Amino acid sequence: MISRIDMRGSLPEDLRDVLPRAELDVEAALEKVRPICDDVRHRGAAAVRELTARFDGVEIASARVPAEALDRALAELDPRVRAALEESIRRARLVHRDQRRADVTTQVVPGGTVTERWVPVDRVGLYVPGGRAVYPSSVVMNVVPAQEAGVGSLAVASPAQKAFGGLPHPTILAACALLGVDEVYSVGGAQAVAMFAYGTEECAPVTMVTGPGNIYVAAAKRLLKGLIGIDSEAGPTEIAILADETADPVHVAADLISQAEHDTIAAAVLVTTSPELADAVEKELPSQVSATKHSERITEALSGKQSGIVLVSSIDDGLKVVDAYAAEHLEIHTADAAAVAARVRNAGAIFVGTYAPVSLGDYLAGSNHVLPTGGCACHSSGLSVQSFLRGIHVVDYSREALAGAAAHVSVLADAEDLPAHGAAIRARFDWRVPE
Ligand code: HSO
Ligand code: ZN
Repeated sequence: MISRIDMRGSLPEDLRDVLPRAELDVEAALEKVRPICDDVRHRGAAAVRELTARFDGVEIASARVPAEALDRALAELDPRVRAALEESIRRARLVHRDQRRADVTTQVVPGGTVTERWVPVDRVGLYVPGGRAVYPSSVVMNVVPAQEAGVGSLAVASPAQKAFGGLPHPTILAACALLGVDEVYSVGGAQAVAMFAYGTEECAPVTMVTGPGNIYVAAAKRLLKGLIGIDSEAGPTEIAILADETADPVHVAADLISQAEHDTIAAAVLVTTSPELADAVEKELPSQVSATKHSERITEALSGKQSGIVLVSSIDDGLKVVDAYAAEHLEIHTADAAAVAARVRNAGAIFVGTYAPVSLGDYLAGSNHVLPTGGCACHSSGLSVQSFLRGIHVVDYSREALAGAAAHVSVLADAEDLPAHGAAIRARFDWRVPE
């Protein structure tokens, strides 16, 4: 069901080339998405409605979800789901509130300061997938950091569902209501990103779009980036597990399966020093997979070329492998897992030891589950309060402080053949560089 790569002995030169990984051709989707975005740009709400009819098979009179539909969804929400969502929101708020940064003022010279002032973006559009993936938890993971960052205006878009009369899934609506978000649109795919970016008669344009989505959502984000800010393009989910002989194969198999459950192209990779553990996990997988609801999808994900078991000869080598892979989620199942985790450099989120599985992070750890995929964890972070803030440098110098910098500025400006730069300073001192 799952392939094996033996890297005992020496590690290959370029690890990234040999590790299992899904290929997502966002470039190819760009051509499909461009006319959709243009249509929304030129025809606004009418285009959004027509595209919804074409792609989601449902006629909507308006994309804006009425307030009564949000109230109704919350009133009809299963009380157990409500309690779980409330606890998820509470824990996420605790973590994200602590991420808020204070403005920092640095005195560079007497009378000369630079302050970094953190200012939230004005208006954010949050995309929440629908269809097979109905993720009210993603509403929490997008909305909480934006709110904690102080974003004043928040709108959510999620695909119109035929089964719910053209509204998004009721649990999505209920999650919005619980979080106090009252601006919700039943729009999905590239047209949702375009609606947010260009604005329509129904939806004011936003400054930033965040949230996971399918390849068309990713392509639209790539196309409209610049006009709007984006978080990341979010590809299929990945789990990597670094384990030694102390790991429990039942837990390891269950966690690989848990993320394979998302998608036939989800990736599950076990990196281990123990051939015995590899054997035991391989033995464990079929029985756990056949006992679970989405066994077909999971089997396809686990047997795909993006999943596999990698054998290494030491934890040091294992760390090199997981760093090269830069997984969205990395679990550490080793003796002294915390010490091993502390040595990891590339991962979207790290889960330490047996009692911190990825599914905890997906819903209730307090951490964010919108994380960099496809190896992007080597340069990017998951969604956080920081994602919604801009650090503005505020430069404040007195006459004396500027005088002290004038000569150096003039010299550097001349060295760059930009003499008017130096002149702009000298103009303040009767055109003489102060001594
Ligand atoms: N593991 C997904 C998030 C998620 N899981 C939502 C369940 N619901 C990507 O981090
Ligand atoms: Zn998940």
